[in-house]
Amino acid sequence: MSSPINGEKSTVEKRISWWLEARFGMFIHWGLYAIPARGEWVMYCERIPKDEYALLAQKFNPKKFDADKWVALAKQAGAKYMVLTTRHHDGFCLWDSSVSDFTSVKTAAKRDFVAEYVEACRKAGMRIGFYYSLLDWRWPAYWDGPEKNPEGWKEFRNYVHAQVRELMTNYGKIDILWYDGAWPHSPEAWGSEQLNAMVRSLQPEIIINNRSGLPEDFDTPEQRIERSLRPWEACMTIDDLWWGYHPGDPNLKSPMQLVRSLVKCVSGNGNFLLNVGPKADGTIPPEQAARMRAIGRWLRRNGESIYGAGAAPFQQPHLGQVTMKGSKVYVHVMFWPGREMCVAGIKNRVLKTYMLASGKKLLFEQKEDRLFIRGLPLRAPDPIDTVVVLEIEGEPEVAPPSFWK
Ligand code: JFZ
Repeated sequence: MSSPINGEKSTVEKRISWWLEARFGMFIHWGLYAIPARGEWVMYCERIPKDEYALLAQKFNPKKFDADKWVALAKQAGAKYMVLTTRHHDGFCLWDSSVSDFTSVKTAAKRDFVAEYVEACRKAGMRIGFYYSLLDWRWPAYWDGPEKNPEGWKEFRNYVHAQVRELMTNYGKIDILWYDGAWPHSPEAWGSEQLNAMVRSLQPEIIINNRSGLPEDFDTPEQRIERSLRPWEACMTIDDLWWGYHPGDPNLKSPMQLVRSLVKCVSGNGNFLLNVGPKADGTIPPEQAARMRAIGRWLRRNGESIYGAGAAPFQQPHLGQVTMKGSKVYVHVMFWPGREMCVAGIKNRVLKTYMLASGKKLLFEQKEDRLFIRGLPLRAPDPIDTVVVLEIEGEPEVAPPSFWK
């Protein structure tokens, strides 16, 4: 990514460097769908007629909504950025859009939730992301497409471009634009080139994901951890399937699963965007908040191995994951071996080993490409992930295996 001439950081690298450092964000899916509380696709899945669904807006008046509390939870979780659904596929806008009457300002709530969210983030020094769905199920032209309904499509596309312009103009500096919902139409049909050129002219430092149909700045594997050579971020629900509030989806991932997903992302040079789905009253379900706080407790002890860290060449599948930052190799031990641990394949001289959380120095012996760490407790100090630090000399070098010789 650096320019070939003098190693200077490229424009892309400059604008995405904070995000690569951040590693962990909180996703928020919130809107009218929180009222029926059967997930954000309820309008589509239950084929709720547009006018019947629109009645929900007259009931959406979340007196308990408090953006400062959302941001405080993200901070407690150790998230460094947030991404809020400004408009999902159902078309309901959480801001004061001039090209739609279906907004939280023009209906019961009479509030610009995007404005409140942005203010709360800014107050807390939290980086600000907007999710925006290109598709809007309420528009017949979306279903017809540009070929079948060129005039209707043109009007629909102008509506979409106008809304993105509003979001990029009316709320100050925005850090992330997280598009969604381009399918099944092409970036040419959406006018994504022009749209993103406009976005970047209004927000020169913004980073844009790959879901306008163009690659832009980062990839977005969904519900799976799939590394790529480009910057990437895995987004995941905290429960089995639904992004919007759905108490009928009770299978929330455990703190262990969630921390280990974050670690696995970082061990592949990726970010992790974990979703919460607030209730219709604006509060985040306590069981979801508890998991976010559990991640934060782990990060307060071990964040050095995550923030600004990335992949290491020394994979240790028998122990867990490995991340690296400068001359420090972080072995994330998820399969605790007992009182002695063997870390294999490091050619570098190891200068020091210690427990990250406690700082406790560890005894070690290096025998060619095998590093033995001894005097460990019988049980894992942190069953979620105990991080052992190896400080190495020089650039990391993998020792090719030779155990069969
Ligand atoms: C989309 C949305 O439909 C969903 O509600 C949520 O907002 C998620 C973050 O993004 O989900 C997708 C998007 C793309 C695919 C599948 C689900 N896909 O390409 O298979």
